[in-house]
Amino acid sequence: MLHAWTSYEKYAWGKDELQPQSKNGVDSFGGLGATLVDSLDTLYIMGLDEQFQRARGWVADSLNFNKSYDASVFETTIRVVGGLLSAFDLSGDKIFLEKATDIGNRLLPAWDTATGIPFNIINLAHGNPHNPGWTRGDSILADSGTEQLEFIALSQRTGDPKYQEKAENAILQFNKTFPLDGLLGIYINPHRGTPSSTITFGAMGDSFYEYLLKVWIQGNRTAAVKLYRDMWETSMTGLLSLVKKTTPSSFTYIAEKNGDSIIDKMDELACFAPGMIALGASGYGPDKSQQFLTLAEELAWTCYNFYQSTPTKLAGENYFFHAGQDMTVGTSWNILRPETVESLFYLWRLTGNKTYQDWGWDIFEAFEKNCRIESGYVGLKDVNSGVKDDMMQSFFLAETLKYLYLLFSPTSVISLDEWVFNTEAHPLRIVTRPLEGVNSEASDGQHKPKSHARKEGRFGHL
Ligand code: DMJ
Repeated sequence: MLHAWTSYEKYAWGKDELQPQSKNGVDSFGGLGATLVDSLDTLYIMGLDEQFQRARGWVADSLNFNKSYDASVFETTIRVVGGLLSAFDLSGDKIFLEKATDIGNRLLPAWDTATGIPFNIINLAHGNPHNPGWTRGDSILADSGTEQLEFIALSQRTGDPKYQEKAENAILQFNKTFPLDGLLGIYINPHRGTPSSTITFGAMGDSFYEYLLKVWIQGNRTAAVKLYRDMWETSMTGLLSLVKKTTPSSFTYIAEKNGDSIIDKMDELACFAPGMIALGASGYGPDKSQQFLTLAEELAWTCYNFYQSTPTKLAGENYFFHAGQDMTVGTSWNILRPETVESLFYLWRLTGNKTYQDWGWDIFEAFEKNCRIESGYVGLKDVNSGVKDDMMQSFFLAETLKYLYLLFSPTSVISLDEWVFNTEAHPLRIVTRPLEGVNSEASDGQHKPKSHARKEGRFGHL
Protein backbone atom coordinates (compact mmCIF):
# COMPACT_ATOMS: atom_id res chain seq x y z
CA MET A 1 0.00 0.00 0.00
CA LEU A 2 2.85 2.34 0.81
CA HIS A 3 4.41 1.74 -2.60
CA ALA A 4 1.10 2.28 -4.42
CA TRP A 5 0.17 5.33 -2.37
CA THR A 6 3.59 6.98 -2.47
CA SER A 7 3.66 6.59 -6.26
CA TYR A 8 0.20 8.16 -6.47
CA GLU A 9 1.26 11.03 -4.22
CA LYS A 10 4.40 11.64 -6.27
CA TYR A 11 2.99 11.47 -9.79
CA ALA A 12 -0.78 11.87 -9.66
CA TRP A 13 -1.73 13.77 -6.50
CA GLY A 14 -5.39 14.82 -6.64
CA LYS A 15 -5.98 13.12 -9.99
CA ASP A 16 -8.39 10.24 -10.32
CA GLU A 17 -5.87 7.57 -11.23
CA LEU A 18 -2.14 7.07 -11.73
CA GLN A 19 -0.67 5.88 -15.02
CA PRO A 20 2.52 4.41 -13.56
CA GLN A 21 4.46 3.86 -16.79
CA SER A 22 3.77 7.41 -18.02
CA LYS A 23 4.15 8.80 -14.49
CA ASN A 24 1.02 10.86 -15.05
CA GLY A 25 -2.33 11.32 -13.41
CA VAL A 26 -5.57 10.96 -15.38
CA ASP A 27 -9.07 12.11 -14.50
CA SER A 28 -11.05 9.01 -15.40
CA PHE A 29 -13.94 9.90 -13.05
CA GLY A 30 -14.31 13.63 -13.69
CA GLY A 31 -11.52 14.88 -11.47
CA LEU A 32 -12.84 13.79 -8.06
CA GLY A 33 -9.55 12.48 -6.72
CA ALA A 34 -10.93 8.95 -7.05
CA THR A 35 -7.79 7.12 -5.93
CA LEU A 36 -7.30 9.50 -3.00
CA VAL A 37 -10.91 9.19 -1.81
CA ASP A 38 -10.94 5.43 -2.46
CA SER A 39 -7.77 5.10 -0.34
CA LEU A 40 -8.81 7.07 2.75
CA ASP A 41 -10.14 4.13 4.75
CA THR A 42 -7.34 1.81 3.64
CA LEU A 43 -4.77 4.34 4.93
CA TYR A 44 -6.72 4.70 8.16
CA ILE A 45 -7.09 0.97 8.75
CA MET A 46 -3.40 0.36 8.02
CA GLY A 47 -2.41 3.06 10.51
CA LEU A 48 -0.76 5.23 7.84
CA ASP A 49 -1.69 8.34 9.77
CA GLU A 50 0.51 10.95 8.07
CA GLN A 51 -0.71 9.84 4.66
CA PHE A 52 -4.30 9.87 5.88
CA GLN A 53 -3.91 13.41 7.21
CA ARG A 54 -2.44 14.66 3.93
CA ALA A 55 -5.33 13.06 2.05
CA ARG A 56 -7.80 14.58 4.52
CA GLY A 57 -6.28 17.99 3.84
CA TRP A 58 -6.85 17.58 0.10
CA VAL A 59 -10.46 16.55 0.68
CA ALA A 60 -11.04 19.63 2.87
CA ASP A 61 -9.26 22.13 0.61
CA SER A 62 -9.46 20.84 -2.96
CA LEU A 63 -12.26 18.31 -3.44
CA ASN A 64 -14.77 20.17 -5.56
CA PHE A 65 -17.80 18.46 -7.06
CA ASN A 66 -19.10 21.45 -9.02
CA LYS A 67 -17.87 20.06 -12.32
CA SER A 68 -19.70 19.93 -15.61
CA TYR A 69 -18.98 16.23 -15.95
CA ASP A 70 -21.33 13.41 -16.90
CA ALA A 71 -20.60 11.09 -14.00
CA SER A 72 -21.57 7.46 -13.56
CA VAL A 73 -24.02 7.42 -10.64
CA PHE A 74 -22.82 3.92 -9.71
CA GLU A 75 -19.06 4.56 -9.85
CA THR A 76 -19.38 7.88 -8.04
CA THR A 77 -21.55 6.33 -5.34
CA ILE A 78 -19.44 3.27 -4.61
CA ARG A 79 -16.08 5.05 -4.76
CA VAL A 80 -16.74 8.62 -3.62
CA VAL A 81 -19.88 8.51 -1.44
CA GLY A 82 -18.78 5.14 -0.03
CA GLY A 83 -15.16 6.23 0.47
CA LEU A 84 -16.13 9.45 2.23
CA LEU A 85 -18.75 7.81 4.47
CA SER A 86 -16.33 5.10 5.46
CA ALA A 87 -13.68 7.70 6.33
CA PHE A 88 -16.34 9.46 8.42
CA ASP A 89 -17.41 6.27 10.20
CA LEU A 90 -13.79 5.41 10.99
CA SER A 91 -12.45 8.82 11.97
CA GLY A 92 -15.54 10.80 13.03
CA ASP A 93 -14.20 13.78 11.06
CA LYS A 94 -17.22 15.75 9.86
CA ILE A 95 -15.52 17.06 6.73
CA PHE A 96 -16.04 13.64 5.16
CA LEU A 97 -19.78 13.69 5.90
CA GLU A 98 -20.09 17.22 4.52
CA LYS A 99 -18.45 16.18 1.27
CA ALA A 100 -20.49 12.97 1.05
CA THR A 101 -23.66 15.03 1.47
CA ASP A 102 -22.61 17.44 -1.27
CA ILE A 103 -21.99 14.69 -3.82
CA GLY A 104 -25.08 12.76 -2.64
CA ASN A 105 -27.24 15.80 -3.37
CA ARG A 106 -25.77 16.11 -6.85
CA LEU A 107 -26.51 12.46 -7.65
CA LEU A 108 -30.05 12.41 -6.25
CA PRO A 109 -31.97 13.70 -9.33
CA ALA A 110 -30.88 10.52 -11.15
CA TRP A 111 -33.77 8.73 -9.37
CA ASP A 112 -36.43 11.10 -10.75
CA THR A 113 -37.83 8.67 -13.33
CA ALA A 114 -41.33 7.31 -13.90
CA THR A 115 -40.50 4.09 -12.04
CA GLY A 116 -37.92 5.36 -9.57
CA ILE A 117 -35.32 3.11 -11.22
CA PRO A 118 -32.48 5.58 -11.72
CA PHE A 119 -30.79 6.91 -14.80
CA ASN A 120 -27.16 5.87 -14.63
CA ILE A 121 -25.45 9.11 -15.65
CA ILE A 122 -25.81 12.63 -14.29
CA ASN A 123 -23.95 15.89 -14.81
CA LEU A 124 -22.46 16.86 -11.47
CA ALA A 125 -22.92 20.60 -12.05
CA HIS A 126 -26.13 20.70 -14.08
CA GLY A 127 -28.10 17.54 -13.35
CA ASN A 128 -29.70 16.38 -16.61
CA PRO A 129 -29.77 12.66 -15.77
CA HIS A 130 -29.78 10.18 -18.66
CA ASN A 131 -28.58 6.76 -19.68
CA PRO A 132 -25.54 5.95 -21.80
CA GLY A 133 -26.18 5.77 -25.56
CA TRP A 134 -24.92 2.19 -25.87
CA THR A 135 -27.72 0.79 -23.67
CA ARG A 136 -30.38 2.22 -26.02
CA GLY A 137 -32.01 4.09 -23.19
CA ASP A 138 -31.97 1.27 -20.66
CA SER A 139 -30.58 1.40 -17.15
CA ILE A 140 -28.13 -1.27 -16.03
CA LEU A 141 -29.08 -3.59 -13.17
CA ALA A 142 -25.87 -3.26 -11.13
CA ASP A 143 -25.74 0.49 -11.76
CA SER A 144 -29.30 0.88 -10.47
CA GLY A 145 -29.23 -1.50 -7.51
CA THR A 146 -25.86 -0.69 -5.93
CA GLU A 147 -26.46 2.60 -4.17
CA GLN A 148 -28.59 1.41 -1.26
CA LEU A 149 -25.85 0.86 1.35
CA GLU A 150 -24.35 4.29 0.72
CA PHE A 151 -27.59 6.24 0.51
CA ILE A 152 -29.09 4.52 3.56
CA ALA A 153 -25.90 5.32 5.49
CA LEU A 154 -26.04 8.92 4.26
CA SER A 155 -29.59 9.26 5.56
CA GLN A 156 -28.64 7.69 8.89
CA ARG A 157 -25.60 9.92 9.35
CA THR A 158 -27.34 13.15 8.30
CA GLY A 159 -30.83 12.46 9.68
CA ASP A 160 -32.31 13.34 6.27
CA PRO A 161 -34.40 10.46 4.88
CA LYS A 162 -34.40 11.58 1.24
CA TYR A 163 -31.33 9.61 0.15
CA GLN A 164 -32.57 6.36 1.62
CA GLU A 165 -36.05 6.83 0.19
CA LYS A 166 -34.82 7.26 -3.38
CA ALA A 167 -32.40 4.35 -3.32
CA GLU A 168 -34.78 1.97 -1.53
CA ASN A 169 -37.63 2.81 -3.87
CA ALA A 170 -35.62 1.31 -6.74
CA ILE A 171 -35.51 -2.01 -4.87
CA LEU A 172 -39.25 -1.83 -4.16
CA GLN A 173 -39.76 -1.39 -7.91
CA PHE A 174 -37.59 -4.40 -8.69
CA ASN A 175 -39.55 -6.38 -6.13
CA LYS A 176 -42.86 -5.67 -7.87
CA THR A 177 -41.88 -7.86 -10.80
CA PHE A 178 -39.24 -9.99 -9.10
CA PRO A 179 -39.18 -13.40 -10.82
CA LEU A 180 -39.48 -16.70 -8.95
CA ASP A 181 -35.78 -17.41 -9.42
CA GLY A 182 -34.76 -13.89 -8.34
CA LEU A 183 -32.62 -13.35 -11.43
CA LEU A 184 -33.08 -10.01 -13.19
CA GLY A 185 -31.89 -9.10 -16.67
CA ILE A 186 -29.01 -6.66 -16.77
CA TYR A 187 -30.81 -4.01 -18.88
CA ILE A 188 -33.94 -2.44 -17.42
CA ASN A 189 -36.15 0.21 -18.94
CA PRO A 190 -36.35 3.05 -16.38
CA HIS A 191 -39.73 4.21 -17.69
CA ARG A 192 -41.49 0.85 -17.66
CA GLY A 193 -39.34 -1.27 -15.33
CA THR A 194 -39.09 -4.11 -17.84
CA PRO A 195 -35.87 -6.17 -17.70
CA SER A 196 -33.98 -7.81 -20.58
CA SER A 197 -33.17 -11.52 -20.75
CA THR A 198 -29.40 -11.50 -20.10
CA ILE A 199 -28.61 -12.88 -16.65
CA THR A 200 -25.19 -12.81 -15.02
CA PHE A 201 -23.47 -12.65 -11.65
CA GLY A 202 -20.61 -10.95 -13.49
CA ALA A 203 -20.38 -7.52 -15.13
CA MET A 204 -23.53 -5.39 -14.90
CA GLY A 205 -25.41 -7.81 -12.64
CA ASP A 206 -23.04 -8.65 -9.76
CA SER A 207 -23.41 -6.06 -7.03
CA PHE A 208 -27.23 -5.86 -7.27
CA TYR A 209 -27.31 -9.32 -5.66
CA GLU A 210 -24.50 -8.37 -3.26
CA TYR A 211 -26.46 -5.37 -1.95
CA LEU A 212 -29.65 -7.37 -1.32
CA LEU A 213 -27.67 -9.33 1.26
CA LYS A 214 -25.61 -6.45 2.58
CA VAL A 215 -28.50 -4.04 3.21
CA TRP A 216 -29.99 -6.77 5.40
CA ILE A 217 -26.68 -6.99 7.29
CA GLN A 218 -26.30 -3.20 7.41
CA GLY A 219 -29.73 -2.93 9.06
CA ASN A 220 -28.68 -5.53 11.67
CA ARG A 221 -30.95 -8.24 10.19
CA THR A 222 -34.15 -6.78 11.65
CA ALA A 223 -37.70 -7.09 10.31
CA ALA A 224 -37.29 -3.66 8.71
CA VAL A 225 -34.78 -5.10 6.24
CA LYS A 226 -36.25 -8.59 5.86
CA LEU A 227 -37.45 -7.84 2.33
CA TYR A 228 -33.81 -7.61 1.25
CA ARG A 229 -32.96 -10.97 2.80
CA ASP A 230 -36.04 -12.52 1.18
CA MET A 231 -35.09 -11.14 -2.23
CA TRP A 232 -31.52 -12.32 -1.77
CA GLU A 233 -32.63 -15.85 -0.83
CA THR A 234 -34.88 -15.87 -3.90
CA SER A 235 -31.94 -14.85 -6.08
CA MET A 236 -29.89 -17.65 -4.54
CA THR A 237 -32.39 -20.22 -5.87
CA GLY A 238 -31.68 -18.72 -9.29
CA LEU A 239 -27.93 -18.84 -8.67
CA LEU A 240 -28.17 -22.54 -7.78
CA SER A 241 -29.87 -23.15 -11.14
CA LEU A 242 -26.76 -21.72 -12.86
CA VAL A 243 -24.20 -23.76 -10.91
CA LYS A 244 -22.36 -26.25 -13.09
CA LYS A 245 -19.19 -28.41 -13.00
CA THR A 246 -16.34 -28.54 -15.48
CA THR A 247 -14.83 -31.68 -16.93
CA PRO A 248 -12.50 -33.34 -16.31
CA SER A 249 -11.60 -31.70 -12.98
CA SER A 250 -15.05 -30.88 -11.62
CA PHE A 251 -14.51 -27.19 -10.91
CA THR A 252 -17.77 -25.54 -9.79
CA TYR A 253 -18.76 -22.37 -11.67
CA ILE A 254 -21.70 -20.00 -12.09
CA ALA A 255 -22.87 -19.94 -15.70
CA GLU A 256 -24.65 -17.04 -17.40
CA LYS A 257 -28.00 -17.14 -19.17
CA ASN A 258 -29.64 -15.50 -22.16
CA GLY A 259 -33.33 -16.33 -22.39
CA ASP A 260 -33.40 -20.12 -22.05
CA SER A 261 -29.82 -20.59 -23.21
CA ILE A 262 -27.09 -21.30 -20.68
CA ILE A 263 -23.72 -19.71 -21.50
CA ASP A 264 -20.74 -21.56 -20.05
CA LYS A 265 -18.82 -18.46 -19.10
CA MET A 266 -17.88 -16.78 -15.82
CA ASP A 267 -16.31 -13.36 -15.24
CA GLU A 268 -13.60 -12.92 -12.64
CA LEU A 269 -15.97 -10.19 -11.41
CA ALA A 270 -18.36 -13.00 -10.36
CA CYS A 271 -15.67 -14.25 -7.97
CA PHE A 272 -17.17 -11.91 -5.37
CA ALA A 273 -19.96 -14.53 -5.13
CA PRO A 274 -18.13 -17.10 -2.96
CA GLY A 275 -17.62 -14.39 -0.33
CA MET A 276 -21.21 -13.22 -0.60
CA ILE A 277 -22.57 -16.76 -0.34
CA ALA A 278 -20.39 -17.50 2.70
CA LEU A 279 -21.50 -14.25 4.32
CA GLY A 280 -25.17 -15.06 3.73
CA ALA A 281 -24.97 -18.74 4.63
CA SER A 282 -25.42 -18.27 8.38
CA GLY A 283 -28.87 -16.74 7.85
CA TYR A 284 -30.19 -20.15 6.77
CA GLY A 285 -30.97 -23.11 9.02
CA PRO A 286 -28.10 -25.59 9.70
CA ASP A 287 -28.45 -27.84 6.62
CA LYS A 288 -28.85 -25.09 4.07
CA SER A 289 -26.19 -23.05 5.78
CA GLN A 290 -23.70 -25.90 5.31
CA GLN A 291 -24.83 -26.40 1.70
CA PHE A 292 -24.18 -22.74 0.89
CA LEU A 293 -20.86 -22.67 2.72
CA THR A 294 -19.72 -25.72 0.77
CA LEU A 295 -20.79 -24.07 -2.48
CA ALA A 296 -18.85 -20.93 -1.51
CA GLU A 297 -15.72 -23.00 -0.84
CA GLU A 298 -16.03 -24.84 -4.15
CA LEU A 299 -16.46 -21.60 -6.08
CA ALA A 300 -13.47 -20.04 -4.30
CA TRP A 301 -11.35 -23.02 -5.38
CA THR A 302 -12.41 -22.34 -8.99
CA CYS A 303 -11.59 -18.64 -8.70
CA TYR A 304 -8.20 -19.40 -7.17
CA ASN A 305 -7.57 -21.67 -10.14
CA PHE A 306 -8.47 -18.84 -12.52
CA TYR A 307 -5.19 -17.42 -11.17
CA GLN A 308 -3.18 -20.61 -10.82
CA SER A 309 -3.93 -21.81 -14.35
CA THR A 310 -2.11 -18.99 -16.18
CA PRO A 311 1.65 -18.54 -16.69
CA THR A 312 1.65 -15.32 -14.62
CA LYS A 313 -0.57 -16.87 -11.92
CA LEU A 314 -2.94 -13.93 -12.40
CA ALA A 315 -6.53 -14.41 -13.59
CA GLY A 316 -7.89 -13.24 -16.90
CA GLU A 317 -11.03 -11.10 -17.06
CA ASN A 318 -13.31 -14.03 -17.90
CA TYR A 319 -13.32 -17.77 -18.51
CA PHE A 320 -15.13 -20.20 -20.79
CA PHE A 321 -15.80 -23.81 -19.86
CA HIS A 322 -15.62 -26.30 -22.72
CA ALA A 323 -16.33 -29.99 -22.20
CA GLY A 324 -13.16 -31.85 -21.35
CA GLN A 325 -11.04 -28.70 -21.04
CA ASP A 326 -11.96 -27.26 -17.64
CA MET A 327 -11.32 -23.51 -17.90
CA THR A 328 -10.07 -21.41 -20.81
CA VAL A 329 -9.18 -17.72 -20.59
CA GLY A 330 -11.48 -15.53 -22.69
CA THR A 331 -10.60 -11.84 -22.38
CA SER A 332 -7.03 -12.12 -21.19
CA TRP A 333 -6.29 -8.90 -19.35
CA ASN A 334 -5.96 -8.47 -15.59
CA ILE A 335 -6.63 -5.00 -14.22
CA LEU A 336 -5.72 -5.68 -10.57
CA ARG A 337 -9.27 -6.66 -9.65
CA PRO A 338 -10.10 -7.65 -6.06
CA GLU A 339 -13.00 -10.13 -6.23
CA THR A 340 -11.12 -13.35 -5.57
CA VAL A 341 -9.09 -11.99 -2.65
CA GLU A 342 -12.32 -10.46 -1.34
CA SER A 343 -13.88 -13.93 -1.23
CA LEU A 344 -10.76 -15.42 0.33
CA PHE A 345 -10.97 -12.76 3.05
CA TYR A 346 -14.60 -13.68 3.86
CA LEU A 347 -13.92 -17.41 3.79
CA TRP A 348 -10.93 -17.06 6.08
CA ARG A 349 -12.92 -14.87 8.51
CA LEU A 350 -15.93 -17.21 8.48
CA THR A 351 -14.20 -20.62 8.53
CA GLY A 352 -10.82 -19.87 10.14
CA ASN A 353 -9.24 -22.09 7.50
CA LYS A 354 -5.69 -20.83 6.86
CA THR A 355 -5.71 -22.32 3.37
CA TYR A 356 -7.43 -19.13 2.27
CA GLN A 357 -4.50 -17.11 3.58
CA ASP A 358 -2.13 -19.32 1.60
CA TRP A 359 -4.13 -18.77 -1.59
CA GLY A 360 -4.26 -15.03 -0.96
CA TRP A 361 -0.50 -14.97 -0.45
CA ASP A 362 0.01 -16.72 -3.79
CA ILE A 363 -2.08 -14.04 -5.51
CA PHE A 364 -0.24 -11.27 -3.66
CA GLU A 365 3.10 -12.67 -4.81
CA ALA A 366 1.86 -12.84 -8.40
CA PHE A 367 0.87 -9.16 -8.23
CA GLU A 368 4.29 -8.35 -6.78
CA LYS A 369 6.10 -10.28 -9.47
CA ASN A 370 4.12 -9.16 -12.52
CA CYS A 371 2.52 -5.82 -11.69
CA ARG A 372 4.88 -3.92 -9.40
CA ILE A 373 7.06 -1.39 -11.16
CA GLU A 374 9.20 1.44 -9.81
CA SER A 375 6.34 3.95 -9.97
CA GLY A 376 3.35 1.95 -8.73
CA TYR A 377 1.37 -1.11 -9.82
CA VAL A 378 0.04 -1.77 -13.32
CA GLY A 379 -2.38 -4.29 -14.75
CA LEU A 380 -1.55 -6.80 -17.46
CA LYS A 381 -2.77 -6.60 -21.04
CA ASP A 382 -2.41 -10.36 -21.21
CA VAL A 383 -2.04 -12.84 -18.36
CA ASN A 384 -0.33 -15.30 -20.69
CA SER A 385 2.47 -13.07 -21.95
CA GLY A 386 2.64 -10.80 -18.89
CA VAL A 387 2.69 -7.63 -21.04
CA LYS A 388 1.89 -4.68 -18.79
CA ASP A 389 -0.71 -1.93 -19.17
CA ASP A 390 -0.36 1.61 -17.81
CA MET A 391 -3.07 2.01 -15.18
CA MET A 392 -3.21 1.70 -11.41
CA GLN A 393 -6.94 1.30 -10.86
CA SER A 394 -8.28 3.08 -7.79
CA PHE A 395 -9.94 -0.14 -6.61
CA PHE A 396 -6.49 -1.72 -6.26
CA LEU A 397 -5.90 0.55 -3.22
CA ALA A 398 -9.52 0.56 -2.06
CA GLU A 399 -10.14 -3.15 -2.34
CA THR A 400 -7.37 -5.50 -3.47
CA LEU A 401 -4.74 -4.26 -1.03
CA LYS A 402 -7.26 -3.76 1.79
CA TYR A 403 -8.66 -7.28 1.54
CA LEU A 404 -5.15 -8.73 1.34
CA TYR A 405 -4.15 -6.76 4.45
CA LEU A 406 -7.27 -7.86 6.33
CA LEU A 407 -6.65 -11.47 5.29
CA PHE A 408 -3.56 -11.32 7.52
CA SER A 409 -4.96 -9.14 10.33
CA PRO A 410 -6.73 -10.11 13.57
CA THR A 411 -10.47 -10.60 13.08
CA SER A 412 -11.11 -7.63 15.39
CA VAL A 413 -9.75 -5.28 12.71
CA ILE A 414 -13.04 -4.27 11.01
CA SER A 415 -15.11 -6.94 12.70
CA LEU A 416 -17.87 -8.35 10.51
CA ASP A 417 -20.20 -8.00 13.51
CA GLU A 418 -19.86 -4.23 13.39
CA TRP A 419 -19.09 -3.34 9.79
CA VAL A 420 -20.38 -4.12 6.34
CA PHE A 421 -18.23 -3.51 3.27
CA ASN A 422 -19.71 -1.71 0.30
CA THR A 423 -18.91 -3.12 -3.13
CA GLU A 424 -15.77 -0.96 -3.29
CA ALA A 425 -14.59 -2.44 0.06
CA HIS A 426 -15.45 0.64 2.08
CA PRO A 427 -16.57 -0.47 5.56
CA LEU A 428 -19.76 1.17 6.83
CA ARG A 429 -21.06 0.80 10.34
CA ILE A 430 -23.92 -1.61 10.94
CA VAL A 431 -26.85 0.38 12.34
CA THR A 432 -29.98 -1.36 13.58
CA ARG A 433 -32.92 -0.38 11.41
CA PRO A 434 -36.16 0.43 13.21
CA LEU A 435 -39.34 -0.63 11.45
CA GLU A 436 -40.14 2.71 9.85
CA GLY A 437 -38.22 5.73 8.70
CA VAL A 438 -34.72 6.80 9.50
CA ASN A 439 -33.19 5.89 12.85
CA SER A 440 -34.30 8.68 15.17
CA GLU A 441 -30.88 8.67 16.80
CA ALA A 442 -29.41 9.96 13.57
CA SER A 443 -30.94 13.40 13.84
CA ASP A 444 -28.51 14.50 16.52
CA GLY A 445 -25.57 13.14 14.59
CA GLN A 446 -25.38 9.89 16.55
CA HIS A 447 -25.58 6.55 14.83
CA LYS A 448 -24.73 4.02 17.48
CA PRO A 449 -26.32 0.63 16.84
CA LYS A 450 -28.74 -0.13 19.66
CA SER A 451 -27.71 -3.74 19.97
CA HIS A 452 -23.98 -3.19 20.22
CA ALA A 453 -22.23 -1.56 23.13
CA ARG A 454 -18.87 -0.35 21.91
CA LYS A 455 -15.77 1.36 23.15
CA GLU A 456 -13.89 4.34 21.79
CA GLY A 457 -11.14 2.99 19.64
CA ARG A 458 -9.17 3.09 16.48
CA PHE A 459 -11.95 1.58 14.40
CA GLY A 460 -14.68 4.00 15.24
CA HIS A 461 -15.32 7.22 17.04
CA LEU A 462 -18.56 6.22 18.75
C1 DMJ B 1 -15.06 -2.22 -8.28
O1 DMJ B 1 -15.33 -0.91 -8.66
C2 DMJ B 1 -16.23 -2.80 -7.53
O2 DMJ B 1 -15.82 -3.93 -6.82
C3 DMJ B 1 -17.39 -3.16 -8.43
O3 DMJ B 1 -18.41 -3.81 -7.73
C4 DMJ B 1 -16.90 -4.06 -9.54
N1 DMJ B 1 -15.77 -3.52 -10.24
C5 DMJ B 1 -14.66 -3.00 -9.49
C6 DMJ B 1 -13.58 -4.00 -9.15
O4 DMJ B 1 -13.36 -4.99 -10.03
